[in-house]
Amino acid sequence: MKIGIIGLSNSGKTTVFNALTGQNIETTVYPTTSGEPNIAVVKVPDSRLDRLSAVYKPKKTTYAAVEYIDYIGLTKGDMNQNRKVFDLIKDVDAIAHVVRAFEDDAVVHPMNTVNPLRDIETVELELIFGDLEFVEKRLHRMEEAIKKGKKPDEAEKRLLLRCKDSLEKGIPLRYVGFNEEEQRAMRPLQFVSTKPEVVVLNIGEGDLNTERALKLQEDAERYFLKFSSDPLHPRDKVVTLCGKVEMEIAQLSPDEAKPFLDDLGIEEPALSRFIHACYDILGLISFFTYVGDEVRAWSIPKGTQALKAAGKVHSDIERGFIRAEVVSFSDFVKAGSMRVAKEKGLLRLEGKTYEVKDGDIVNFRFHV
Ligand SMILES: Nc1nc2c(ncn2[C@@H]2O[C@H](COP(=O)(O)OP(=O)(O)O)[C@@H](O)[C@H]2O)c(=O)[nH]1
Ligand SMILES: [Mg+2]
Repeated sequence: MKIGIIGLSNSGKTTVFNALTGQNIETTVYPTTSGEPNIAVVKVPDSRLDRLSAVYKPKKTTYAAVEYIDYIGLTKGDMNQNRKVFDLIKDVDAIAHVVRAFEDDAVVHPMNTVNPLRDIETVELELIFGDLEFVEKRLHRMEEAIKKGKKPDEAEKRLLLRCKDSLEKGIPLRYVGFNEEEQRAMRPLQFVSTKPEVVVLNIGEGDLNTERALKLQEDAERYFLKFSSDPLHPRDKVVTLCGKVEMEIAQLSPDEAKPFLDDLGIEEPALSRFIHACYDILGLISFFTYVGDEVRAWSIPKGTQALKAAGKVHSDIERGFIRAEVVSFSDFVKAGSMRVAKEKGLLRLEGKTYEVKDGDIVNFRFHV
């Protein structure tokens, strides 16, 4: 999974990048407009996998991985600058949109005042303008080709016009209910407002667990609610955190971090809270395998059937699929071991069309 971090300059993107990756990249009080992107791959924390690993004591424990990309800020009305960011993030799975909510006179705000809702709208509009420019260019090229006698791709034209209509109304494309075929057609096109988005409200140290932070979170949620048509498939999620504090915590080992988190009233560090939000908006779940002395977590879309999940592990397993032996994570914990789970009849035999559930521990039976 790949996640692009965007936002205005000095909103705290690099700080949040550090908080999510445990890196220590320099942050500055001046807006950064050049330089190389920061990229890091980190494991997706999962306490269930930790538990499995503690029970099986395998040689190897493999977490799901997520790649974070942090680059320069978006600037209101500067499409040349913004295009550089859009080009970099066009293939990410989701966007982390960092919004400055912390007050600090030493840190310049590119629009002079701290106003999170205005900044959210500014960035959303830049995404929309970027996509609109792209759609118009593409439609223009199509018209040119028609003039030269080429037959237009009517389906693509209809799709582009639909995108244009939504963008002109100020609605990011992630909220347009495209059908599966349309989604497939959209994938190679380089839209950015299609990406599911986690909005990170970067609050000040003093605002943790305050009414003010709570209200801000609600205001931000309400802002996106006006677009959202389908509550079952949310396309956005708002996460409130203090980047500066979380960055410091991310430098510590989990044992060292615990007292700080408790003291600050933070239940779960940013990196795991954030990744859960990403799984939610991407509709992803995890299942686990224990094969060849390796315990491993796999991410799949909700609703994936056993046969497809098997293919994720190995194409041979999909091809030679016989059945899946499945224990839910909670049953496994109740039983304490796979042997007891079996004895208690908690191990189920499932076929190809079984819908794998979040937390399932799966052993695929197959022959090649
Ligand atoms: N007080 C405070 N300062 C922060 C916070 N997050 C970021 N900053 C500061 O804001 C400045 C810009 O942060 P940076 O991550 O470089 O912003 P970027 O331009 O979006 O990458 C740095 O001086 C950070 O230390 C925060 O939560 N509280
Ligand atoms: Mg930065």
